[in-house]
Amino acid sequence: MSRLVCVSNRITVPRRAAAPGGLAVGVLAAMRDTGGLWFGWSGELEANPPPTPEIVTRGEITYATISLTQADYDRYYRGFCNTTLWPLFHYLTDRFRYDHEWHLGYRAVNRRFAEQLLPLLRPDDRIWVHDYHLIPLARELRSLGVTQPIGFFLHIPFPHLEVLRLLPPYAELVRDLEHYDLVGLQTEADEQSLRSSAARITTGAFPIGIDVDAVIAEAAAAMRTEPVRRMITGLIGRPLMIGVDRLDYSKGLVERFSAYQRFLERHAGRRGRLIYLQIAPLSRDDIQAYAEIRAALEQATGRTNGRFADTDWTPLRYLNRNFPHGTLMGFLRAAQVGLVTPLRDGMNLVAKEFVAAQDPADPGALILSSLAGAARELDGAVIVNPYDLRSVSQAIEAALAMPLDERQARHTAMLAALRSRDLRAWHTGFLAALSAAARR
Ligand code: ADQ
Repeated sequence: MSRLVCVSNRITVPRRAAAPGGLAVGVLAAMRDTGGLWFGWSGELEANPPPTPEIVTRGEITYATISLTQADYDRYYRGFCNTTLWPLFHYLTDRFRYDHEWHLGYRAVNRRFAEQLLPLLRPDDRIWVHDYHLIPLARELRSLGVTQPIGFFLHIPFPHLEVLRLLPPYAELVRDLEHYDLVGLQTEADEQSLRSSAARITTGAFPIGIDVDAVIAEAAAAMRTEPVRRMITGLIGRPLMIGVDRLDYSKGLVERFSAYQRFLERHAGRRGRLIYLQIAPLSRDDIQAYAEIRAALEQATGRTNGRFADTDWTPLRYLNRNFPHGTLMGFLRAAQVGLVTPLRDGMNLVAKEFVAAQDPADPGALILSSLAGAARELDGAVIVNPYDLRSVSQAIEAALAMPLDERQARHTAMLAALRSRDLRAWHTGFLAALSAAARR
């Protein structure tokens, strides 16, 4: 069978500190299945990056990493990727900024990715490019003579043309996508948005899923571990509501904290009884907008705890830490309520992990934003509009009060949905469609 070559901005070499994120989990699952080459940025900055990638092989997977300069990082990564494309594609247009220099940096880094990948390619490779950082990569590879099948998967939403048009070089970005044999999106809604800009591209919806049995096993095993037991002991029998998100404005944390404050105002009977644990590891914190949201969340935590805490109860526990994945799954299992309220999200794997982590005999209830891709599959969740603080506050009460038989029925339905579109279905489905598209 042909070799799989995955390309993503950052790559996760084993035993190096890995940033949490759904993309890495998905790529690794695909690579573990077939073996192959994973190419991307090491996360290192160097004044004079070496002209050839650093190669490490672990088992069936070969990792090839390149480094970037500080100027690349500022223009390509912080600038165009995360201050232009990220907010725009999440429809958060008030955070969108554009600078022509950033765009030049974006194109230059994509060109360099192509040049350094080229000597590593073999004639029978299939190339799978991931996410918004690398939209022009296929065009660059084609211009260097690459004829192998190249597919692209966008992990974040794709905006409708009327939003995309805010981007000065939007037409160029759409033309870049035409160089792929297949463009995969998380949902059919994203696929329709892309088709509003580009009718000629071969597209497909491939919702990313989780390895359901692995999460079930991880969550059950974690209940016997020290960190999860200590967390549960600290609840002293009180119900737990949990949120787990990268600290990113798209995750709706500021709005979520306001909704929780409203909930405590309106439901005096729940004060002293419910504990809300929010785990939010820092990400991209050298970008102004991320520093601002971090400060806003610290203030909101102080306000809520200052106003409502008692000598033996803190209503909101807010942690900026990373945890091993298994420990997180244990925390999710221990929770009665999962709160996942992004303002916009390509999919959101935490919502799916929350469902799989539950004890089927006494499952917790999931509150999920209608603006997350996951809401299109998980209709057994309590669906909310994250901007509507009143409805989120009401959903928290409804989740806490939900009878066991209703929680079980919703959990069973959602678990079946997870199984029908799991992580393996995602990568095998995409790769099969890529082969078919390339044959045409
Ligand atoms: P992300 O925005 O990173 O992913 P998400 O889908 O929720 O968001 O994935 C996060 C992953 O990281 C989950 O597996 C979660 O368990 C893990 N994680 C989160 N916090 C952690 C912590 N403190 N310690 C350890 N692990 C942690 C992007 C898109 C999403 C899309 C994914 C996959 O924004 O919409 O679902 O890619 O395509």
